[in-house]
Amino acid sequence: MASEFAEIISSNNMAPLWEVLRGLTPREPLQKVSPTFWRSNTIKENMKLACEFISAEDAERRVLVLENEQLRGKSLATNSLYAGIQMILPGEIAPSHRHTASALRLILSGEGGYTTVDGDKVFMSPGDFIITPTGVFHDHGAEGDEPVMWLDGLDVPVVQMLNCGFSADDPDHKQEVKYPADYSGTIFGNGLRPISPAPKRTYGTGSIFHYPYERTYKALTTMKAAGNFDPCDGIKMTFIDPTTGLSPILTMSAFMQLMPEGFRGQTFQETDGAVCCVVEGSVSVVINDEPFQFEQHDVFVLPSWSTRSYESPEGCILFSFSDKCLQEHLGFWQRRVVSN
Ligand code: 1HN
Repeated sequence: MASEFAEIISSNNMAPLWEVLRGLTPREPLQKVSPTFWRSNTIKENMKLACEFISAEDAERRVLVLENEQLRGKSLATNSLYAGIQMILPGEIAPSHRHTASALRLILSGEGGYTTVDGDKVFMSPGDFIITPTGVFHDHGAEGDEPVMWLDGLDVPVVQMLNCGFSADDPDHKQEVKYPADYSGTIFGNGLRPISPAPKRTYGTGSIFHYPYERTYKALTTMKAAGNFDPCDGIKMTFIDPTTGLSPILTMSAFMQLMPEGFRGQTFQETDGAVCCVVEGSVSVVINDEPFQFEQHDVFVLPSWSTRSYESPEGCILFSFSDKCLQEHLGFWQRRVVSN
């Protein structure tokens, strides 16, 4: 009888909710991804192979996708975040294109790299945070004599879930630069906002898209000098669009965090999973009771709602990105301190 019932409803494209209800609404977030990590040396060695294998132009983007062990073959670092490592060799160009997914970047190494976003060109240095908002043309290149490598984060999984994505190649392989040097940073990054004439920019939330490390570092170390630390995070700052106070990409938040020498943080949980990268120093992280040690330019995943605690004898600057702002906007985000 029961199987007859199951077959009948199944043949009509229906299913009994009571068999899947708890799976649809778990008591708390499930540990669906693992704290997968990629060592800096492994990244560099594999990127060297990729550089021998393909040019940036042939690849369109020479990127090694960082796949979570639990989500292989899906181009996913977590359920909601794409992550990858990109490299451009001197003289190469990653041709101009646009897509619905937004991108953020943390520059890891190399001087002379540039990105042009909607006709606005900026040069990138290690530690810089850069964004490409939704739907605007962007191309990259390396005009110095060093390879340039960075960490990419995209909201591809969100765009895929909503199935709302478009993409196009730019007939101009390399965009013409339409603005004076550091246009957006100067217009929007100095506590001012143009009124008349209204800025022509139409993209994303639309103001600055380059956050030089020098300034981020100074903000963190100035807070450190004031001597106030969060018991879990040390000092953690988030990148904002100064015209809105919100994350410059509304699907992804990005953070730069400083742990002072000798920091021992409390154990806590947050509902946003994150991709983290050590910018300077080193950090020990206990994730779901498992200890890890990370050095400069190691990349690791912090699964959503995993218990985590940081310890840093020598001090650390840690970059991370997550879907926190999206969760906050939807009223979902939660944090819980587990222990002292
Ligand atoms: C992309 O356009 C870039 O522009 C990097 O540098 C990574 C991953 C998936 C889809 C598009 C880039 C990307 C990407």
